[in-house]
Amino acid sequence: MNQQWWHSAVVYQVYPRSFCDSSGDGNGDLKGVISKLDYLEKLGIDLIWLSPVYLSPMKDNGYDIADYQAIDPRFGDMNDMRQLIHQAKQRNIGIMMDLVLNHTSDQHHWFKQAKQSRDNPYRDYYIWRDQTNQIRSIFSGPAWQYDPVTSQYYFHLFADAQPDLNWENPAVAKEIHQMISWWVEQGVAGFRLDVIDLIGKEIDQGITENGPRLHPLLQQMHQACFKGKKLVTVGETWGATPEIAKLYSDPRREELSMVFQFEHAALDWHPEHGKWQVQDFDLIALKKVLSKWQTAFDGDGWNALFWNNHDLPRIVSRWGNDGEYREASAKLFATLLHGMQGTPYIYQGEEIAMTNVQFAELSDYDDIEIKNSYQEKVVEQQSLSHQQFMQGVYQSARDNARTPMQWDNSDNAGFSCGQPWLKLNPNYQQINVANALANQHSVFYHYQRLIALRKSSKYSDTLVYGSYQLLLEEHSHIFAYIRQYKEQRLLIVANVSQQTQTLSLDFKLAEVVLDNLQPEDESKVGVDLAQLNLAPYQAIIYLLAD
Ligand code: TEU
Repeated sequence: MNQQWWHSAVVYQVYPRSFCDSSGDGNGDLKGVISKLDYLEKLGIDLIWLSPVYLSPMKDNGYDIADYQAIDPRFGDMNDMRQLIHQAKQRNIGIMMDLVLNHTSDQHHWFKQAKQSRDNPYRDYYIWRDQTNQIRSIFSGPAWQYDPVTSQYYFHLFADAQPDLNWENPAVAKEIHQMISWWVEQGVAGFRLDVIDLIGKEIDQGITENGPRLHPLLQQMHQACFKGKKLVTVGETWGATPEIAKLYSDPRREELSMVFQFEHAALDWHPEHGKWQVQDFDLIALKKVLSKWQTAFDGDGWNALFWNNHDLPRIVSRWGNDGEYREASAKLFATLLHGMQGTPYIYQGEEIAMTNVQFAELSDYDDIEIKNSYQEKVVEQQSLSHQQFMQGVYQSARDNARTPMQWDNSDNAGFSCGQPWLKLNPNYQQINVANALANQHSVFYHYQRLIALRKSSKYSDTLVYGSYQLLLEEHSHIFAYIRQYKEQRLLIVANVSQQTQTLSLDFKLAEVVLDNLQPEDESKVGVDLAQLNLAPYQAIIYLLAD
């Protein structure tokens, strides 16, 4: 495999509105991010994926862009952006911008123009039809919005304030390429491409995802913007299978560095109600999915590894235990993920095991997806009761990930001295960065150790490039696998349950590399693998003897 710098990189996602507010207006901002760079450097990450900070009416928290080359005043200005790129670079941290290319805001000047008349030069930047078809918006309701001024419908796969761009029009591709190249000139290190699998659509055929024009469009983009540059790119692709993921990330095809696949992330969703009614956690199913992805590429592609992002509930609440075993289970999921092959992504707050939140009222929530789904499922279709829906919100809603970052136990968790745009999780008194930094055994330091192991230790090659083999496939509580590179073998074994598990493995042990329940200085104590007792949520990385 051709080695790339981003193979060994670790990425940290910042959701800027909720990260750190320097101005006191209740919204996080770029100066706030700059003020936390030392913290991120201490954690050891290489890249920051910055969720959108562009000019936006914030109908979908910046995923509705009104100007790709301007910073929203809530976040600061272009000077702050340059400062962030510069200050991060001084700490060897690169900035990945979030490119939302499937749609813009309806406040983008292209759309404002396009709406004016059917023969406006920008009309074909968007998708207009006299008749609608059956395609539905991902945010509920039909994907078509009638515009009375020109008596046609425009197409939107997300909110009606997010009209889809028409990628059939070469002028759109040209404008977007120029914009991306401009960001490259600003010194960014790469890009995350929002719902990129939706841009090759053929609407009249009812095809929205993985359309026939998708890969040619990405190859053009690569030629125009990425080729020959030291950049990393990751596509968000909800509909990817391993076969499809290879099309994007096989280096010979020159498209993207890697993609986020979501098979594991949607594993417990209900067939009809999706995320609003989740099913029981099934470790065997999770192991199958992740192992399939671990062994799918063999050099013809690369995995992006994640449990969390700004659209998903917190992993410690979802599949871990956010009560008695919060720290242990957070460290366990960290160990499992950082032990795998691929580029790990950490979502803000994950490194201190922030949890889901339960607000009493629907009006305490902000997310457009929650509001639209409530309208559809509870009010219109009445397929879920209010209580059932709230239960779904507590388990899966996106706002679980979006409550402000918990820095300390002062007012508003040190996030803002103003009124935060979204309420805090009241548990910030206990769960916060200041507490985590003061405790050598905190989840933070576990992440720091995992990152250090991957980046600069005698195990780095094995963690980054080693092959993957699942053990105990049918065990419903143990997740165990081997990573091997040349002669070196690491065993990662985790007890994903609240009971002690005893197992017998036929390996000779050389060393304990990292144990989530043992203080670092005692971690070299030998253990007999013939009779291995794992405490609740214990996760250990062993070096095996030859
Ligand atoms: O997410 C894509 C997306 O499809 C999600 O909305 C997902 O379907 C949902 O969370 C699952 O219930 C991306 C961004 O990450 C998200 O924040 C944006 O809202 C969306 O695109 C539109 O840009």
